[in-house]
Amino acid sequence: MTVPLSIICLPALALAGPSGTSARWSGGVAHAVRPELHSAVFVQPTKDTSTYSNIGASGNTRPYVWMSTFPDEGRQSNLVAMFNTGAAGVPTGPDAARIRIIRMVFTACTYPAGPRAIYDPSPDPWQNTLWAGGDIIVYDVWGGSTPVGSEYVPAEPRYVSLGPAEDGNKPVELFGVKYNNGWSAASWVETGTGTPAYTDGVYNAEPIDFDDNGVERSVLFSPGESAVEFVFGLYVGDDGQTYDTYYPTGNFLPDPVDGFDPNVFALGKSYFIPDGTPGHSVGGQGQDPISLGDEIPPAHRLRFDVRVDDPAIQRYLRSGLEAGWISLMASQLAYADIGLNGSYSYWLTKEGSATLPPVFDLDPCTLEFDYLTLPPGDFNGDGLVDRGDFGPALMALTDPAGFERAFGLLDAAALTDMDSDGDTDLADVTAIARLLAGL
Ligand SMILES: [Ca+2]
Ligand SMILES: [Ca+2]
Ligand SMILES: [Ca+2]
Ligand SMILES: [Ca+2]
Repeated sequence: MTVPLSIICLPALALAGPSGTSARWSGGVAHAVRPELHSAVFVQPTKDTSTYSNIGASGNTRPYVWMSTFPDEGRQSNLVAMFNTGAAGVPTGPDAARIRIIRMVFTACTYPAGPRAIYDPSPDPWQNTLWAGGDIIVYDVWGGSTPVGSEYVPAEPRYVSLGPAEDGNKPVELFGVKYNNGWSAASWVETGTGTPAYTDGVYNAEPIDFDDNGVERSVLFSPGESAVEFVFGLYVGDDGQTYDTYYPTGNFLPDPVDGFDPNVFALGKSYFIPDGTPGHSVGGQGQDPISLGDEIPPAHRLRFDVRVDDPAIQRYLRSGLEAGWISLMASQLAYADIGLNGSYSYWLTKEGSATLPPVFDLDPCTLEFDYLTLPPGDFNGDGLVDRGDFGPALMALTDPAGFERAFGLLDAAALTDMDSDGDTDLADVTAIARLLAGL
């Protein structure tokens, strides 16, 4: 049997080094010498926006967005970052189905001014986000910002305290994005009159995770329904005047919906940044890491190491690459009341980054990732075609379900499609059989 070999040299990045060689399928078996590793680096999102429902489309062009929660509003305010990977030269369409992302880092930076949230690098159970007891400010009207009084509401019955060190601080969590009302990252109009955050009672971009079975799930209301009872009606303020507004009664609802602990893509961690790091310094200074319970300083960057070894997250990212866009949403359940009083942070957008004074050399959200493009015949996803692929190739052909369980990070349908024409037919099976015979 004659096996045409086609080995071409490509400018392989990072791991492969300048002498890296890689293989391309040309109808026969291509034995890659080194994995074909590539990197993509974004120093800003292609588009970024806020999901805060009350600001319409103006969130698209604000210099900062805020991440916050208020009883019963869920994750109503989040930072959405969209990266055009297709325009950056990362394969799209069927070529992206053969990609395995092996490392991904997202960063987000607080705005140099504004309120401050408290730092927490670890997850909190959803019950800790419920109302912990205290005064709730009542404003002149619903959505108003003039305080007219306050009502003490005790901790709601399901609230769980974690102790003084962990109460009152929340991690910054990273999620995937589901677009609604027909929008996508590609079609999103990033102008002050463009795509609004919220239309017809639905967020146009909604945070998602994947449950323990890998099924997509909205995490908008992962904190659960608040038991704190609010009503619209007449309220007598501290000044003795009556206001038609929205206020807590001091009672609790009988059967509020429980929340759940989401499977985050990553948690934001404070980290050391050396002085003089381009895009990451203020007046030439980098940053020192902060600790649990510290206020997140202005112009402070958090790093998110995305869990690319989770099969569902890998699948989400791969399908993003197929469409040419990766979208991520950062969310912090930091408390803000309806007048936006509370301890939450402003987070830098690309518009904010572009308009800061020169002393602030601050990139907005960044994204970088390394990925392998798997050559046809690579069935264990290490970027090579060698004897290690014999078992996996046999399994992909004879036991696809077993293959999916054993190699959850890989797309079995894409790998068995040896000629990349969108199907697995006799020609592909023949090619795999020939491969097996040659290994
Ligand atoms: Ca923007
Ligand atoms: Ca905490
Ligand atoms: Ca392999
Ligand atoms: Ca095929």
